[in-house]
Amino acid sequence: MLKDTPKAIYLKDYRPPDYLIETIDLRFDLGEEVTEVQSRLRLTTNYDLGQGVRPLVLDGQDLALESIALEGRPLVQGDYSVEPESLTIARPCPPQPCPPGSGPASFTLDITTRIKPQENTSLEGLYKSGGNFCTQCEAEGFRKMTYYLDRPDVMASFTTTIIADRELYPVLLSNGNLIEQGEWGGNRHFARWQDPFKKPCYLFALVAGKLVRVEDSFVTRSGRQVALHLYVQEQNRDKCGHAMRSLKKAMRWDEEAYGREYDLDVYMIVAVDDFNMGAMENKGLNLFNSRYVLAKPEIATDSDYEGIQGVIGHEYFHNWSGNRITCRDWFQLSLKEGFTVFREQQFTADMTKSAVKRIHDVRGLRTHQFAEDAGPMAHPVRPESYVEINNFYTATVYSKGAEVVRMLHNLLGPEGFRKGTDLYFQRHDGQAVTTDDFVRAMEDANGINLIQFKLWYTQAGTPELGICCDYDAESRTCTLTVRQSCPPTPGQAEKEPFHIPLAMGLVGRDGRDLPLQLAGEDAPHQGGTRVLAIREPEQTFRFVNIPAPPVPSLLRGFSAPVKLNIEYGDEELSFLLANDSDDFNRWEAGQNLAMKILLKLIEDRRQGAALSLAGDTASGLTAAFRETLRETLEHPELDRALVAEVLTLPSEGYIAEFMDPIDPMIIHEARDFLRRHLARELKQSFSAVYLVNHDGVNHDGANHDGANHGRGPYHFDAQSAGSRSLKNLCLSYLMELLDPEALRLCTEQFRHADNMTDQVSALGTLANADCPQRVDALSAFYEQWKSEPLVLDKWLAIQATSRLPGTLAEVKRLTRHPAFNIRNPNKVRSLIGAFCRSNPVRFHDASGAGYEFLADYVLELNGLNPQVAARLLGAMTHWRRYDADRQALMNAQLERILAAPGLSKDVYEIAAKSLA
Ligand code: B3K
Ligand code: ZN
Repeated sequence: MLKDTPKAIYLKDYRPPDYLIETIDLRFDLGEEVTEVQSRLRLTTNYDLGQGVRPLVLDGQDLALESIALEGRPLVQGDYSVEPESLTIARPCPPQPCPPGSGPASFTLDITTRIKPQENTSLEGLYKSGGNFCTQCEAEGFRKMTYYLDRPDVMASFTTTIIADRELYPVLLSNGNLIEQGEWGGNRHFARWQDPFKKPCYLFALVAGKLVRVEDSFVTRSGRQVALHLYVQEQNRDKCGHAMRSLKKAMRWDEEAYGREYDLDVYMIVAVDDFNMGAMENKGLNLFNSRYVLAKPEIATDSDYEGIQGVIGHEYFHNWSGNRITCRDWFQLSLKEGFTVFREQQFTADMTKSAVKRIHDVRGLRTHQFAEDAGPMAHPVRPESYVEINNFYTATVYSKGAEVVRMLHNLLGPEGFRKGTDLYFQRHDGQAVTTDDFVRAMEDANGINLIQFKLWYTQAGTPELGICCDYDAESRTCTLTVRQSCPPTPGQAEKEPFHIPLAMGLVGRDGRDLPLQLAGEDAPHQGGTRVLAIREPEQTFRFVNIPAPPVPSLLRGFSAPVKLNIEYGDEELSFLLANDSDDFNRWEAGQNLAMKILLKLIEDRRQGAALSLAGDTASGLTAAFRETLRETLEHPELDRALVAEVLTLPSEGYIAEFMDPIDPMIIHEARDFLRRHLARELKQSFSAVYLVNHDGVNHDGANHDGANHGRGPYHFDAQSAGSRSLKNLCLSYLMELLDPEALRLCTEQFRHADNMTDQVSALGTLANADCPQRVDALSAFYEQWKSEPLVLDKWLAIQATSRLPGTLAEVKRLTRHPAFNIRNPNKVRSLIGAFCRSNPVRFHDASGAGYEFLADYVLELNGLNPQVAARLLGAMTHWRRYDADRQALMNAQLERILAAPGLSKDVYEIAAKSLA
């Protein structure tokens, strides 16, 4: 906790470490009261000793130092000094002066510290969860166990001995291979693990507990036999199948897509209930939030299944993009995170063969990252400074970082990109490197210059592309004029032009892509899509041999993380929605069509008019939806997950990006109004599509068109998940009408569902409706699932995101319910996080009660778990985008937080930057 105003750390101050650590021999003696950590370090100097000995400054936090010895000789006071966050030995080596140019000196340091993991509520370092010991070291948790050079460019060989009570902690795990185990004496036993790969300490992990092991194996393409071990609590043994299958798919995929094989004899995953984020890629011993491991149809939704496959893939892919090649410093975080997110996106897309993954990712990017880029926390993909590194595990570093890697893929093509990654892995294996090194590998493998491209790593803000398309009938040419700009962000007033890959096509009258030949080219480009390289503030592209005015399809597949400004008429958008060969852009056209209507409703409302869709304001959208629904009935082979996305209106959060100042109430009213309008107009179609895709309620076996629409027992695959998602979307539209028929369908589905996707969709819809069935359903659900913590998270989140006016009071009541526990991050995210981040209309209630509620919890969590507290506070960082009254209310809460005593660095940084 803070005494003085915390200081920022700057990238420009990076210096290589003065000391390296060759080996670390750790011994954890785990106790109920106190845990003793013994560490023997073999250090070497990393500077010219001839210029004098430099002090050794080790990182450490909240540690009780028991003893310290240099070369076996105990140090006494005066030999070293201890500060709150460090331990300094002024002259660690060697005793006598060295001549200039002397080689490195080595020495051994023994340190014993004592810690109390059972009191560690920050869930960083060594802590207890569900009675078991576990660790989380990234970014800087290792220093909460022992004094060390806690920075990723210090890579050491780890040997770890764990000693613990045999009965309470039968399973003892750490990274690498088990080299010894046995009795320690008394009721204690031990295990010794050795990791053959050098690693930074943020990849260290330890687990001790009562866990069962679910086993499988994998043979790598070079024939290496790998044991796969999943550790869970006994009651979860039957929920591991999907995670295990996902792991094997990920291992195979990385071999095929990137030529990367696994490198140890065992790959272990441990599921932990109390975890600050999704999972952690510790070498050979991943720790996972149990929500990203445990699944079976009754308790997990399709989106949980997808999440598990994605996170298992992500952590597995880190073994190469993160562990074998790691970051030189934390400013390079996107080197591993951006690249690994991109790899996971490719993996998931390959598994589902659908544009839906791209749509989800872009939706997330636009709602969270674009907002971040436009707010007080805006920072480049490679930040220049931070106060608390945990605050930089952001949408920018992760999602925009992945877009930057994707743009390299778009610019270089799949083969050029693969040449680049091959070179990167080969050149830097075993090293701690920078994003510049990554780009250099791409340049060298492809013989190109990416100097302008690298601005994506250093300039914050979302670029905007303004595009005009002019057709000239006489010359049969179509000219695209592209202008780029980027708004200022904190500390960056002016921006240089970016290097942007713009994937595009021209769609002809018949709905097909036209051949794309630029003036001056001999022949048309192969294929209907080409990637234009945008590098200037303004550029024109003249396409020849265009027989009639085409409709341009721009930024296909969302080829760059930019905002596109182009004027489309409703007919053009409907045309693209019906015809574009690029699924992403078909969806995009539908979203734009809906957005035009929503923005008109919002504007009318803001002017004081009543909401109205008189005339043909919504006729184009209604017709397009009707046609889409009809097609799914006629063509069951269509990608129904994609259809569901097409029929989903832009979220309130995304709409807010287009309103200034934001009025969450008007946005909510307008969106609901349009949903009700569509439900009324398309009731028959929604109903028909619902019934044909429904399994569970209607088991009469009637199979209207002979196709399998997902009937039968639950199975997680892209087709049947798509069917469920479309069906449940239709149900939610029907429920907007709140008529007896819709209520009947919904309650029936709730009662008879044989899988969580259907049950929770029906419950969510009921919880959003002011109807008597709501309370019964919520309490029945609780009774049914009160012994499944992950299902209760859903129960909490559904209530927290209800649009009904009494929601805040409900949420407050639920904070006192036994299902809630402020020390468990999943519970905090499900109840408080969901209310503040995913329920804009209730959170931003004009009374300011939502803001006060958030601030109360930020302050309470500040003392318990600063990372979680700082994340929550993110819900208020955009306060300047709202009207004056809401601004004043949020400002008051931010001031209150900033003035509170004992603020953590985490919360301080977010509050201070928000108010700056
Ligand atoms: N690397 C971890 C995140 C660690 C967050 C520390 N505050 C999970 C991941 O991105 O794979
Ligand atoms: Zn990651």
